[in-house]
Amino acid sequence: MVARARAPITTLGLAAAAFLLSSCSGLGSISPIFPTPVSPNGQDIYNLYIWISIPAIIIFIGVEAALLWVVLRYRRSKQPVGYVPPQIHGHNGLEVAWTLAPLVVVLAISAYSFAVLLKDFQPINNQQMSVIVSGHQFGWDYRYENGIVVHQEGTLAGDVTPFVLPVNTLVKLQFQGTDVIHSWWVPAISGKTDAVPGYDNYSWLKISQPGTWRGECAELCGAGHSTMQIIVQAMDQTDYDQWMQAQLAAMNASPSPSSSPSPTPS
Ligand SMILES: [Cu+2]
Repeated sequence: MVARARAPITTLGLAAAAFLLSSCSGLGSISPIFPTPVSPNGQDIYNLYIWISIPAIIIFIGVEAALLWVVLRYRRSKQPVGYVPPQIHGHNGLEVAWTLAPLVVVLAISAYSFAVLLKDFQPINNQQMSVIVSGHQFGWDYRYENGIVVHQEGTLAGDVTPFVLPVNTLVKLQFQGTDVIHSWWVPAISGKTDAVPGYDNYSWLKISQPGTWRGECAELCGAGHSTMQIIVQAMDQTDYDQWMQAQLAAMNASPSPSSSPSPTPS
């Protein structure tokens, strides 16, 4: 009897463990469970996640415990033959309560989520720098205000060119798409922001410490979707300035075809 009861519990446990492990070991090694936030909007989304998840887990455990208690306490073998439990159909108080309670929970979740969305996905105007993030099949381009563009072409290996930023700097991000819809997502930094052809979306970030964080395209965008890895690298201001000087020097050393002199007509 005990062995028969354990089998489904073991199966459930193994299924849950398999799910958690499979979600942790995806390409790019992004943990979808508890990424440590390094930007205020990442922190806001983390808080939202916690404030929705913890009550949801408490409600889930409460409902399952009540269900189990009823199943065991009032099981058929413990009741007299022909027993019919009390009938509560049409109970106005209960009907109103179990309609209003979920409504309040869902409205609270949507109000809180909407407030976070409004705060974290707005075109800010007090930024210290701006970058245009453009998605294409299959990679990302980051255009800085001085004309430098970092090309982050997709690769299955995941070792893409990093998008480099200085720490403690409020950066406005403007998202564009050149072919189909992509979605820029670095869980520790911000929520998913769609890069849509013909329509600009906005977000921002302010990374609090030097380091490297991974993300990926979160919108199925074609055969190379899984190669659209993202690496964001935050540096101290002096390191960032040196990096930017190197980019400018490299750009000046190899001018683009459009800036070279036109060929002399023959
Ligand atoms: Cu994509």
